[in-house]
Amino acid sequence: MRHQFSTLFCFVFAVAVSAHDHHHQDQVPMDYVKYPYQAVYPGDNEGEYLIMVTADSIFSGITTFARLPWVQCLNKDRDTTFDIAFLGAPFDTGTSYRPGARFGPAGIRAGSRRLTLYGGYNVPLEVNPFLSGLKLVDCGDIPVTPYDNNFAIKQIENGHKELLHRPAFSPLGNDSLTGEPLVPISLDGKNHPRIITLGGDHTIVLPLLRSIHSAYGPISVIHFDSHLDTWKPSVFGGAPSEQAAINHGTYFYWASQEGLIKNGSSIATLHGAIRTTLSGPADYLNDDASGFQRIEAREIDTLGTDGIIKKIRETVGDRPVYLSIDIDSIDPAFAPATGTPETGGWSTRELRTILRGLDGLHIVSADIVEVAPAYDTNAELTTMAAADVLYEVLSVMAKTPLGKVAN
Ligand SMILES: [Mn+2]
Repeated sequence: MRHQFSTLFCFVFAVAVSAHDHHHQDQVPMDYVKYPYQAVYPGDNEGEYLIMVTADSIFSGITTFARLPWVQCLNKDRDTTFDIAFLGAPFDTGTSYRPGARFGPAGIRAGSRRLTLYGGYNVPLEVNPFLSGLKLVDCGDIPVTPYDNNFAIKQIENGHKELLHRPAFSPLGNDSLTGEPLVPISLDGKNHPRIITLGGDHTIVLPLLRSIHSAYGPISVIHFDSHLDTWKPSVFGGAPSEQAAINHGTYFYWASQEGLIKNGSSIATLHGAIRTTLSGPADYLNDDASGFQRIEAREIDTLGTDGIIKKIRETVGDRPVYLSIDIDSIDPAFAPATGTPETGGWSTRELRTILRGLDGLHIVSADIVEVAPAYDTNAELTTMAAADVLYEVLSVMAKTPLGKVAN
């Protein structure tokens, strides 16, 4: 009887609490066992308050990117819409040196835990991507087989496409200057959501670009990497079989061959942070033929970050652009846990500054690849760098809708 009484007591108590209007003045939230615990941030103006995830949930619970809600986008939550989704592609059977990027998505999520610890406001970009009104979710990982590359590459394309062709959660809204309604910049005229893919080795960008092509047609690409990744299969890997010809050093060659990326008269595609040795100068001619311009890593000493940003913006213009970031663009001093490290790279600070310089560009989707956590330090240097780099990408995306004013 005593047990029953206490149950009844709790019930009445709970009703009383839920009927109570929630305000930050509450001394102790009566529903403190609710998970995850959310606190109230007073905001900048009188009477304003914002719900924030607090420090005590940063290191507890199931890990998603930046503590975003996990949505099972590819199975039971197929009807769920969103504006920006994080999506893992745990594939690493296209690597030439160190394997291990299949653990990249899990590692990057772990490295992202602290992103909302102080609220997530991006000071230089003057935006809080987590409170910008967009619906952000973590869609988990695409199921990827480790036994058959051909099959895995199709899985990645289909998984990405499935999300890309879902309608965006939020309408495009109006142009901030003219107030005129925005129309989509996609080729199919639809308002697509954006996907930030967590790799995976760089091979995944071939199926990702196949998916992007289905909505945007041939796309401009900004590619940060120490390597070209446009090598001919006969040069990179020797192409002993059709399958071996598609790997993390050749996928851009194939993307160019398939017409997935912009090429020809209007050069609109470029690499940044290049510093690899070559099989010979012909590699650069081959890279030219794939449509890329190059910014060498060492140019940061002469141009600075401002000069590099200028070069990127002049190349891409206001075209829709896909952004692919190989973590090896960052120097191994800052990001050692990667498949093919190259010394002489940019610092994490320099890459973050350059990414913020993309503010205003129409980045239709993005990825970060080649994070192989097994080679990281115990301090999670690389996964933290990867997560923080994506925070800049997310902030830039949150500021610029994928729309234009109709002519
Ligand atoms: Mn690469």
